[in-house]
Amino acid sequence: MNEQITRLGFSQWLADNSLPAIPKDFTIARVISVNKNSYLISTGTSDMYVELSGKFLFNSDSTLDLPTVGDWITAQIFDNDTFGIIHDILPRKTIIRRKAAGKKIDYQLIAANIDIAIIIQALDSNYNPRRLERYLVMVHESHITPVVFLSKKDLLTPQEVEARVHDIRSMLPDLEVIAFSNSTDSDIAMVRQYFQPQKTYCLLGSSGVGKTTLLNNLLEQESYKTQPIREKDGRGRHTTTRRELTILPGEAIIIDTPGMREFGIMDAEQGLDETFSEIVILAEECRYDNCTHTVETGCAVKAAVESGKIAKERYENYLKMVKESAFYEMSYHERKQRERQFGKMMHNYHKHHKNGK
Ligand SMILES: Nc1nc2c(ncn2[C@@H]2O[C@H](COP(=O)(O)OP(=O)(O)OP(=O)(O)O)[C@@H](O)[C@H]2O)c(=O)[nH]1
Ligand SMILES: [Mg+2]
Ligand SMILES: [Zn+2]
Repeated sequence: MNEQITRLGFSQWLADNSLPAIPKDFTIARVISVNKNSYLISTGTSDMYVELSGKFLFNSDSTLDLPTVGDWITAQIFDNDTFGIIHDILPRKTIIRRKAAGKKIDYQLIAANIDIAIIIQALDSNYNPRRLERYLVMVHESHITPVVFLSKKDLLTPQEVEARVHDIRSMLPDLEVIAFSNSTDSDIAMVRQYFQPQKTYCLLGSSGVGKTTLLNNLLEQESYKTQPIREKDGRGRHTTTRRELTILPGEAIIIDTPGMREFGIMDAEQGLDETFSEIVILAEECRYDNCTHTVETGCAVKAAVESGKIAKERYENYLKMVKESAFYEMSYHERKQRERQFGKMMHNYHKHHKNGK
């Protein structure tokens, strides 16, 4: 394992899981950003644009098979590091993906090999615990440690800030929550402490919350474009248009992403359990094992909502996401069932024809 790729975050886990299988003349590199027809990769000593090999393209049949920012790949590099071909993606330790908004089942990869996901929410009108829960489900589902950064602290009184931080902490006691302002140097110094060398962080959150401003602050220079949010509706303009990996002065690796609008979750059972753990624990006390916590008598979850132990909005958000996730699982099973039926049909078809009927 060479020093250059270690600096980019190449870990012992990756070495153990990939190195023996890599041909000698292949170079290991990390995907910095994804363009329409090419990938910007870094070997730790140089960056270059490369393309997928024909075989790679031929063998990939979903977006999940294609490289995304943060991926480790093997490539053949030619012409003094000016051109190369990607041959393979190394095993992903983690992958953040989401379901694109809308009914269609469509994955979008956000980033690969992330150690810690930083969910940024602004303390102004952007603040929304329900949206936070949605991000948490997505991150937990990926087995990535989430942390919450609450930005724009300067726009509220200290009491207001404290109240919102307290709200989140009482709802999600195991979650690390940091309130900060991008315009306060001491806050940036505090936030900087949080980043560890060679670990990979991903910035997630709505447009306009200050992800790129934070990144620029951490880089100690204006490397990336930021923009004020629209006055009228307070929503961002999507200033960042692509995901990109950067190394901080302290050698932490960070991926900035464009703000997400609405997004869905899928197969989110584990992510739901971890985000709503107090509900899952309570559910064991429900009278029926298959309680849906909606209409059943003897439901411990509903009782907790009625007594105010669980906030009504949190409970409702939980049910909403369970329903969403169950919907996709159901349609998956339905798909499988249809495939089986089709298989049976073909089987019968061949049988009939063999018998000359
Ligand atoms: N008052 C205040 N303004 C901030 C803070 N952080 C960022 N801003 C402002 O918010 C606006 C949006 O910041 P960006 O960093 O571009 O937001 P972003 O999250 O990267 O947005 P997208 O790239 O669209 O996803 C800019 O005008 C920033 O100056 C903060 O802590 N306090
Ligand atoms: Mg941005
Ligand atoms: Zn119940």
